Amino acid sequence: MACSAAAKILHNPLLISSSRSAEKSDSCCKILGPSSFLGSTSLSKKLVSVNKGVSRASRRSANVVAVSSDVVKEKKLKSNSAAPSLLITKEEGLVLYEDMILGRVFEDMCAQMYYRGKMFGFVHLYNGQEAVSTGFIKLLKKEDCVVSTYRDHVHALSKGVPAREVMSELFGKTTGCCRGQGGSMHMFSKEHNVLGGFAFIGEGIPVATGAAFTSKYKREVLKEDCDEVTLAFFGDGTCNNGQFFECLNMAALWKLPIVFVVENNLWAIGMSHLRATSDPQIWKKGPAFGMPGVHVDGMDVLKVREVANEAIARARRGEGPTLVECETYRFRGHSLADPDELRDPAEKAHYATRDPITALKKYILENNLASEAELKAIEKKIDEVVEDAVEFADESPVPARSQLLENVFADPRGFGIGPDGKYRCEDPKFTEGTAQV
Ligand SMILES: Cc1ncc(C[n+]2csc(CCOP(=O)(O)OP(=O)(O)O)c2C)c(N)n1
Ligand SMILES: [Mg+2]
Repeated sequence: MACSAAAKILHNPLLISSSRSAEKSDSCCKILGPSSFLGSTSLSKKLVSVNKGVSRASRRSANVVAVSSDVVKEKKLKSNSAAPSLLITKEEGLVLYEDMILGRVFEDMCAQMYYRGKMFGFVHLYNGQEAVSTGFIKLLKKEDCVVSTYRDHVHALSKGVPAREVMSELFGKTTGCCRGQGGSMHMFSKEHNVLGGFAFIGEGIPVATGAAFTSKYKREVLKEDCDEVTLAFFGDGTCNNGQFFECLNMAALWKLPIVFVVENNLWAIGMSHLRATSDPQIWKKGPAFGMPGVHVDGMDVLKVREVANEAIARARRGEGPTLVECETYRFRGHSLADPDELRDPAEKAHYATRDPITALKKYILENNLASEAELKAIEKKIDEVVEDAVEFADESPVPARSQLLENVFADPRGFGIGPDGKYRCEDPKFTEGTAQV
């Protein structure tokens, strides 16, 4: 029967298509119902009409499936009702909690420092979206790569870049992870394989695809022992850009070890996802290119983690890319310069009740994984880490003016020839920043 594989997937929602089972089966995709979208009622209504015509199209391909993880937690807990097996150990729970608290406290401190004039340019905060960064990045090895957007501080922190280095970068100081040259939107750390925040939307996706290609090349051509995975994070608004489609195609074609992580916070600055996108279900674009597409509640770190675990493992096994759409919400304006007057207060209030940190705390306490006191101790520790980061950044030196010219051209002669007919880079005043140009 054509739908037998789909039925299996419904019972086993994390069974993302493996090529082996797919070859054998005449599977059809599981199409998410409107209830799969959790927050926006207008989105739910639109999806009812979208879904009416979708079942035939869903049989597009035999070797791709789209799955929902909404029932993961319930399923696991019911699996042994006498002694329900938990989704995480105590140690794992505390790691997740600490990382999410770090992200939140760090960003709140950024807001304070920005309004005190310690940071320059635009600063985009991540409050509300922590379950995505933590749920994915805490599963990575150090050698794995992360590519981010301009909303990148928390991705860098989750990947292990010290808070001191991120804060100093935001202050434009030499001790920052880019020696103060990048600022808020350009977190980069070679040591931690954070390959950059990118200010132009979609710009990071080809970089991530290239990193994944490198891993595959090392493994298959150079025969190196390499199973590294790259995570590409980007927003819903970015999914309407060409680079997204080009890279999905290449990644699927070459079976690259990459996970495309869409942080669908329903807004692109002041543009609603529903107004801008012909089909708001972004995960469906995965199967269109021949890779699994997954929708997950991005306000629930445990669900995100389950989906991330499978998608990362699939990439590591050499089975190719996955597109994961995490439905999430940002609790602040687009940037710290945005008065955030466009979004409906009722929508904001709805998502405030779904705070991912509160949800994890509840899970930990209800399942006796840790006590209130243990969680409080983590919060205290993180307050100290963030305070220390601010002091460190504040006391660090600003870069010399000559640093402005570094890392701009690979060959310094790229600065051209001055009025005296000599290369500008040969004029000492040029590197001191005092030359007339
Ligand atoms: C190529 C390009 N076009 C336009 C912009 C202006 N811009 C900055 S943020 C943004 C919205 C992006 O929204 P989304 O991808 O949903 O990410 P979010 O801010 O919600 O995290 C746009 C259009 C840009 N930075 N780069
Ligand atoms: Mg968005």
